Amino acid sequence: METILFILLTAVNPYISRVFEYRPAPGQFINTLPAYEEGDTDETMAQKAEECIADDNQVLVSLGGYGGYVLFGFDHEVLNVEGAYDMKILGNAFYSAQLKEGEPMGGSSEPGIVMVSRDDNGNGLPDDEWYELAGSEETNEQTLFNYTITYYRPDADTPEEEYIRWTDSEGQTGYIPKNSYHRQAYYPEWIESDEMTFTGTRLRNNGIDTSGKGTYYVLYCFDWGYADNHPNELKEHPEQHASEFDIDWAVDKNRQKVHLNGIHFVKVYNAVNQVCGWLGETSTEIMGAYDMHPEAASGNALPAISQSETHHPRKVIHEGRMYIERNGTYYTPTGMVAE
Ligand SMILES: [Ca+2]
Ligand SMILES: [Ca+2]
Ligand SMILES: [Ca+2]
Repeated sequence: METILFILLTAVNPYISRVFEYRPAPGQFINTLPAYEEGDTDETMAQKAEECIADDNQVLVSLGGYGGYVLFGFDHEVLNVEGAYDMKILGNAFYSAQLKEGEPMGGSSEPGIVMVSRDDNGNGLPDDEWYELAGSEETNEQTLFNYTITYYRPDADTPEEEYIRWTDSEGQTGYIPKNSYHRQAYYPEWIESDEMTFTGTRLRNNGIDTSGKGTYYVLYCFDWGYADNHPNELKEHPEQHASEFDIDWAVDKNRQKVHLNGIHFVKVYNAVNQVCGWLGETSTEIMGAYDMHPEAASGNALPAISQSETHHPRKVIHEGRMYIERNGTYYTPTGMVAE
């Protein structure tokens, strides 16, 4: 009996276990990724987002325009292992096949800012202090901090080219146009308010019309520290860890570095306010995340994960028991190598 209890207490799920909030900004994939149905609420849409990105489900969730976010959590504390990346976030970024040798990396890069929080009051809810993981653009002069945007719900006679109007803290006004590919409502249908406001760090625009005539856009990658910014797997570039995150990058509200021993909650929001012609607005997508060293959280010593390891740890159920498979080796939840 003691053994059974011990296993139950120490088993951790390396993947997202819960989505607490899904609050996208308006966009061309909103109300479809995931699909809105009449009667849906904040709670049911968060549940739908959870079904997409929890465990190893890997279904895309769109965050819409700048500021739109998803807030998720793990069933354990993702520990900040010294000298190691701690968490991987999966998106759908890819490199353009037309890039030439030596060119900056780019293709479809729709960077999202990652924030983290620890359940300091122990109530299992994300109501504690938040910290941003500061990426490569922290010192870029074009990065805006405390940027605020408000989107307005369109009405039936709003012209499609001025479909979703926004105003921002820079004194600018613009629009997310409705395009011919996506004909559904772009404003989240379950939101009752006619305005949605988001505040955060805004990165410079990264999309360039390389054709010069609006037919081909390259969205260039930032170096590191953002979700949906580089591909999930980089087989030709094993030295790249661009979709992996180190809790050591955390900064507080005053952009001062803080040391966190671990985190329970993560918020990812779209970091750019950009429309690229026929491609439409740039919007971060997320399809999952995982703790890169779940064995550390169970207090057991597995072999250290090398920083070049890009293999996806996965949960396997065999004859009613859970194992974590990593690089072909199966571990029990208590960290023992299984036969
Ligand atoms: Ca770390
Ligand atoms: Ca809490
Ligand atoms: Ca994307």
